Amino acid sequence: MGSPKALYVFETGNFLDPVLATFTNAWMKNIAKNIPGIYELLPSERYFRDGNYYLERTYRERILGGGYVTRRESRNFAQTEEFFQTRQAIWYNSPRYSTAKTLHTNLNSTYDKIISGEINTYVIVGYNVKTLSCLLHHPSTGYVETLDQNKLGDGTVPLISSTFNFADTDASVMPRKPYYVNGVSHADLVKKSDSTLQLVKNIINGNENSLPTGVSRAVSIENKWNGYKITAACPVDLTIKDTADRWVGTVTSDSVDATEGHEFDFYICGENNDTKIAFVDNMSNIEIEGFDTGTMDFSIEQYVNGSIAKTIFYHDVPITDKTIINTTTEISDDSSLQVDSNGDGTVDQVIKPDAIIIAQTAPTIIGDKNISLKYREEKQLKDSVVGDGLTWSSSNSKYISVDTNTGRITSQKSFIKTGTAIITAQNSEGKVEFNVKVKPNFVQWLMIIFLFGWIWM
Ligand SMILES: [Ca+2]
Repeated sequence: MGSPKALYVFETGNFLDPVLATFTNAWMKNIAKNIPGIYELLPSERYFRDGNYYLERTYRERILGGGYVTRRESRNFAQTEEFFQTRQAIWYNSPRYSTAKTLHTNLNSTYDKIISGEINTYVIVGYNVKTLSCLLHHPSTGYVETLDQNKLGDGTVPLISSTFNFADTDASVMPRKPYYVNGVSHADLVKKSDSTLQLVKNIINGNENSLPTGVSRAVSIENKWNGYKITAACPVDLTIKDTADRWVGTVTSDSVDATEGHEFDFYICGENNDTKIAFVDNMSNIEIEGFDTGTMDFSIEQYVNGSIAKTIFYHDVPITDKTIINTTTEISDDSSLQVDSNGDGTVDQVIKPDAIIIAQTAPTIIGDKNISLKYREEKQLKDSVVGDGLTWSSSNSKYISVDTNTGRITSQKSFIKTGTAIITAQNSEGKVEFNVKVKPNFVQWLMIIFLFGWIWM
């Protein structure tokens, strides 16, 4: 159903590796727009089924207290096609694209036959190799950057594409037979993988259930990227060090340099190559070095399971050609930029972030949402909810009060009748509600009768 990398190739001219793009992109881009095969690899309409997409539009939103946050919005098939047309001057070749689209349409009936079991199919796919699954389009500057190097594919084709988007279906009942080869890239799957060759022999010999090492019949599709995306906009160069302060890579305006053996990805993009982006998998130290006078926007986004959990943002940091700034990827209230303005080795200024944004997900209840309390009983509801930044409230605090921050509820009133209240836990993304009932227990009933019995006598 296609590979987002095809779009990346058109945009950057880079077939191989992001690090090499800078050396080859200009001439490769010119050739790529005339190669039919790349248009055929663009994700087809079918790729967009079940909420998949491969292009997100970004826009900046000013936030309270200064600074901006970059928001993202996924593009559907029609919007993605519209985007292609805006690339007319760069690569989009409409006759080539229509031919590819016709091919995609004709393949649909084949896909249907495969999925329905009409064609007996063995699907052998590589997985657990960093695979580009999404690109970000910044309409304000026009550039497109890569994102979401999750490990769901073979380095070229994401799992949802190579498995006809049925990766999460129970393998044992599927008409087609998927085989997942661990850690093998797109080209190596056929060329170099002993596991693949052995598997093919097994299938041919009728031993399709005999799985060579590294091959499985099902994989989790939940393996999303965890790490940090570091973005620095001019006029600075960016050097990433590991936590032991060892150099692992540098991105400058015109080159990308990285040591071997590190999985970190570096990119340059934007007008005049003025934005540097680095993806790192674990905690790292960052050195930022000025090469001109101006200001820098700097951000670190922490990804957890493929989504942005925290963003830290420094806006308009003054830079000279002597400025050296150190920071870490860690995002907390204590985070800062250590600025040595004149490069003499002594820190002159400590800059606090303009904004730290913690993403919130809608709260969910674990366990029972219906709760019974006795008179004057307390209960902690915090542990019954998953979610950050919760505020608690009670619909009837006369009967059941709640601590707005901790979620501890207490039944308040002596009463004979049963009392109820709805306790709500809320954050910016949503809310959950508990139905709480207060009922005196038997002993408490006796006490009520004993103490207040005279009323009825
Ligand atoms: Ca200094």
